[in-house]
Amino acid sequence: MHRFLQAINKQVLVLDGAMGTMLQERGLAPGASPEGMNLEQPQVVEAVHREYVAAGADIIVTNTFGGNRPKLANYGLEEQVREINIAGVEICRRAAGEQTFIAASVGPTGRFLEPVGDASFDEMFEIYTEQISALAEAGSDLITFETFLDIRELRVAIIAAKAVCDLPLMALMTFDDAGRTVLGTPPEAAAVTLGALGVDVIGSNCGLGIEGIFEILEKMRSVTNLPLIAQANAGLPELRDGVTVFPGTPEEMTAYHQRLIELGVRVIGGCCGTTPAHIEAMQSALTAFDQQWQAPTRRCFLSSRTQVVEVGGDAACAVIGERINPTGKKGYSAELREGKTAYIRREAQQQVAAGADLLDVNCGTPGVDEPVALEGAVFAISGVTGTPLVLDSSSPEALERGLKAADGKVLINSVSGEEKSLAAILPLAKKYGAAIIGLALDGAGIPETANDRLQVARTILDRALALDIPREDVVIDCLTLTVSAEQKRSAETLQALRLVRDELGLATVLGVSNISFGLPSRPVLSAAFFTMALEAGLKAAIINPKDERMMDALRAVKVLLGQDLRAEKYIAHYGQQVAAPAPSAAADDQPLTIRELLAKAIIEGDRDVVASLVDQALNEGLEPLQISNEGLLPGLEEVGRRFGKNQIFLPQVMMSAETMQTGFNRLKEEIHGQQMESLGKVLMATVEGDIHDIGKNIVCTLLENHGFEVIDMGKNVPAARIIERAKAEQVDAVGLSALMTTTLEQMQVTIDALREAGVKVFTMVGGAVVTENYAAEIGADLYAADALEAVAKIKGLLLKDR
Ligand code: THG
Repeated sequence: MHRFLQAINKQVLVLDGAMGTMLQERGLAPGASPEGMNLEQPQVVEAVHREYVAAGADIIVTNTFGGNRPKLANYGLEEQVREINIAGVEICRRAAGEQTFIAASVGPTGRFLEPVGDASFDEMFEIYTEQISALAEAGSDLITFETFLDIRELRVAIIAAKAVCDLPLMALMTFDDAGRTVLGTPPEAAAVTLGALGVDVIGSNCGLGIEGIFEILEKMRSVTNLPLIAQANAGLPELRDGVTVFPGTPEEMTAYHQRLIELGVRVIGGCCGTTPAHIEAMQSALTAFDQQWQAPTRRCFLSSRTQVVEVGGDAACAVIGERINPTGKKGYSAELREGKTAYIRREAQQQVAAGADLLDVNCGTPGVDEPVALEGAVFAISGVTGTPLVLDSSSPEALERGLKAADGKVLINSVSGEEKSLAAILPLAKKYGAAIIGLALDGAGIPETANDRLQVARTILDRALALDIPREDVVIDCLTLTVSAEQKRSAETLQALRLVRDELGLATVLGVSNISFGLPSRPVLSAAFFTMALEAGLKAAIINPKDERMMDALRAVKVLLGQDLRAEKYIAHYGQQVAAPAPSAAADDQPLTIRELLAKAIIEGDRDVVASLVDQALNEGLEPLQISNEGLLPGLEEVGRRFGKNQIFLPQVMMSAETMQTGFNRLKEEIHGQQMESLGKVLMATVEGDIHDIGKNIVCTLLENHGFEVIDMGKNVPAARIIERAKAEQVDAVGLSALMTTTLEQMQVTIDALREAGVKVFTMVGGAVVTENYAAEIGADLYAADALEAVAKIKGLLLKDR
């Protein structure tokens, strides 16, 4: 075992504190790259590391957080990725003591992955392999991924790290006080996805004080058995006499030590506002505690960007919706051939509404490029539901494409006991952090007896274990055979369920409805078999959740097996059913009007159909203004409402905004000559001293998609340059962002300077540490709590002004 992993088994290690703010105090020039200092002023960086080593840090973190190609390109340093990262590790090594671990810092790129942004999985993978291979070659002891907001970007970064080195990995995300990342991921989903990828330590940094970080880690602990890391800011920043301070004293940073250790936190460090004094206090307080820790038992969860679902263990049987499958479905097959996703979107939403916990996705039908179709299906489903996925294909190419598109831990359906399948599919599950369905059949076909199926299951399990795929992540399909063909074999299937559970301790799955092929009243037979299978311990069922008879059986069995405490769910479902009109199939099939279709395309972020819908609307005689005001805009307003209610998150908002843009562009072509004028010109910048730009970039994207002209000046921008540009471009508004409390004052400086220079513009401020009160205090015209609010408020102000 790696020396670092041995060390955290024995004791809690202390990791160092803030780097960026320390460098600024020591002369990092405004507008300069912090990582560039590794080449320009290595002695300054080394001095900071030395202070942390002297303060007792067991782990010091390299100055390479923004050392990836897109970030360095902002400073014209993109050709020095290797040098900068290698220097970062070497500087650390010079400052390190003999026992000090060097953790190489890796941060976000500032780009978004498809379909929300334009970076492909493979491009992002290249970006991270470039940086991480340099960090590993230079001799770092471990890699630490910090301050990630997008679980998909972090997922690619980790897959890249695993491809180029076998160093221990720590992965940390940043959550806001509502308990999600800016892109909508809660700690539980983060923990499941990261755990599946083989990360060694997971946790959270920045954003919150130690109490907030503790609450985040408690949520992670509910779904993971991994060691945790806490890297809090020094308290929640406050404004005192116009100066921002981190109020957390070194002593306060240690107040949660006991609870953190009991939770299984094995690395404690600091983020914004922490200094060597904090690190020293945190280290010396540790000696007072018993640092023994026993990892809890592992359980299997699947995840999406926003949700987790447990499979196996004590959890009740999970419903896997079967309807996204072209078998016997002419309409869906035709859509697959045409590259359309309407059926997929509709069935995803309807099956989830009917009670599906997971969605099976199958795109395999003749005449279809399956890898492309599966990628499209994963994107489409992720856009309309947060339900974790089951990728149903026997093609390794299609599975890999689907796994790249996924944003969480999926279930692969499936691998068989055949050598060819084992060799191709299991490594995919390992690489992309997926659980796997193992079919209890091999080259000789479906074994006759339960015992023979158990043997195949054992082979699959052994092969998975050999690749370090945990046994909890292997789910065995005991194979439902059509009862009309051979009646005795349904008993063998039920017996196999018991054997796999009792002999191997594995969870089981069945495609239940296969049982009734070829017989009349299929639901009668299927529901009866389902009930029997549940009694035999079935943990996941591929069924049609819109089939009431199947769901009736499941809800009843949950009561009978004691999985529905006090029959609460049963009562909630059947208790007041008298008044509720049965949802009629007719209502579902009612065709939507063109206005509704336009709105729906915006809500679902369906870029592929919006242009042709606009054409259709024009053909039906709608005026461009009607199309915009009665179709597209109501859709966008609904997006805003759902975002406000936490029903959807930023990735969907961004996709909707882009769909809006696509629709608008089509309208623009229509009214040639008649220029669709820009709603206004907005200059955006992160203020001097601040190098965070993710929030600002999101606001830029949304403003552009809503029809504004945006001038993005980047980050760490001095007030003088903002004024110069605002004058030259005659902008209508200036939006300023600050993420660090140390840079809050710079907003005031910039706004004052704009006023003194006589530049008449609206000012808007935002960023994690900015409050409505602070905005008012410094005389900003607008405050926005999130990107969507920024767009709405700026729109209100500029349009009113006209
Ligand atoms: N095990 C595993 N995966 C599976 C299966 C399994 N995946 C595919 C299948 N079996 C489970 N999924 C379905 C999907 C659809 C139907 C049955 C099982 C089905 N289709 C109707 C038909 O073909 O007649 C069409 C119904 C309709 O048009 O709505 O019944 O066993 N691991």
